[in-house]
Amino acid sequence: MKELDITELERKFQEKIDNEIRIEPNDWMPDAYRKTLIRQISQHAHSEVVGMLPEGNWITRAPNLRRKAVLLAKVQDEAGHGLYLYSAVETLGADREETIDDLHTGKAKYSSIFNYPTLTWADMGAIGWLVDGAAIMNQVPLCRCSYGPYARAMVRVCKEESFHQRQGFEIMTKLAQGTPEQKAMAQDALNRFWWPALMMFGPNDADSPHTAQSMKWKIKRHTNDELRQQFVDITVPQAEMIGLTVPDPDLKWNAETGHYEFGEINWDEFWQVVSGNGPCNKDRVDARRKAKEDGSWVREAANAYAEKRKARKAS
Ligand code: FAQ
Repeated sequence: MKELDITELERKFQEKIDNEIRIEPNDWMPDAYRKTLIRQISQHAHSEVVGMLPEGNWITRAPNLRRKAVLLAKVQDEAGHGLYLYSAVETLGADREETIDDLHTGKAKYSSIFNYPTLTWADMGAIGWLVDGAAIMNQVPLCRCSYGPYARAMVRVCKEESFHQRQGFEIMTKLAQGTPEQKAMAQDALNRFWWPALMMFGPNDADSPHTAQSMKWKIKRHTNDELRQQFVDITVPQAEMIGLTVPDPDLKWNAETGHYEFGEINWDEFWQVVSGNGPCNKDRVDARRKAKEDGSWVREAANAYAEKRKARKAS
């Protein structure tokens, strides 16, 4: 295609985005837009699937039948989100198996938060409250993402994440109202998950290579720092309401701006975890690799069946 044609196509593409017209799989799109979406959506899918591991760790040890049923449903929801998102990636021409292999070889990222261990039952509360809470903050605007399949997938995902957030907050509330030991367990979980939850929103805007372009394309509707601030503003009063303390000595309400000011995130820790050196990175990727190997017989059987059907139809 001539260079002039591409410039014209790009102009029309951006015009559609500026006018809030969704981009659909068969529409023309710049290569870089497609690549950005494949990167973000596949990493999002990996996060949902890897995110099943820290909570899956507690299904057999949930304190009662109700808690076990709810946790099991939540973990199954995350699997469903992963499948939705892998399907959305396929609409961009990506190969699902290749994207999963990228996770297994360490080429593709997934959310830093899932590289932290879940040491006590209270961590199930902290994950639901803080991790799903942060996920909702980030994903509700993605329901208005310029790429149709991703935006539509996000609608259902967000509804389910809201239920997850509520169940996590309920666990924390009950523990905080419980015995001194239970309250201490809830506080300890908040202490360990608070800063990693803030890291979920990604690097500060000044250090985020993708934000400016993703905002122009309306893939992202808010910057990392804007969403992080919203999360802090909403979550701090929730902690206060249940009598827990946010582990940040620099946290203070600023009546003039109408926002909380908060301390500096440990960015060294963030980049260490993102680059594979967090407490559980190796375990998480090993577990996903093993799951793929253990499930290979299912894929082989499904393929053999599909081949047989094709042959029968052809004869
Ligand atoms: N962890 O320029 P930016 C969930 C990477 S789902 C790891 O700011 P971008 C559900 C980033 O990929 C949670 N890596 O990048 C659940 C990039 O590297 P790359 C996941 C991170 O894409 C709950 C580099 O740093 N949610 O929790 C992180 O514009 C409970 C530069 O960063 C989504 O994926 C991080 N925290 O903004 C499941 C939502 N932050 O790719 C189970 C969709 C940044 O160039 C239990 N994704 N990086 O190699 C997004 O909104 C965006 O991709 C951001 C990052 C905001 C995550």
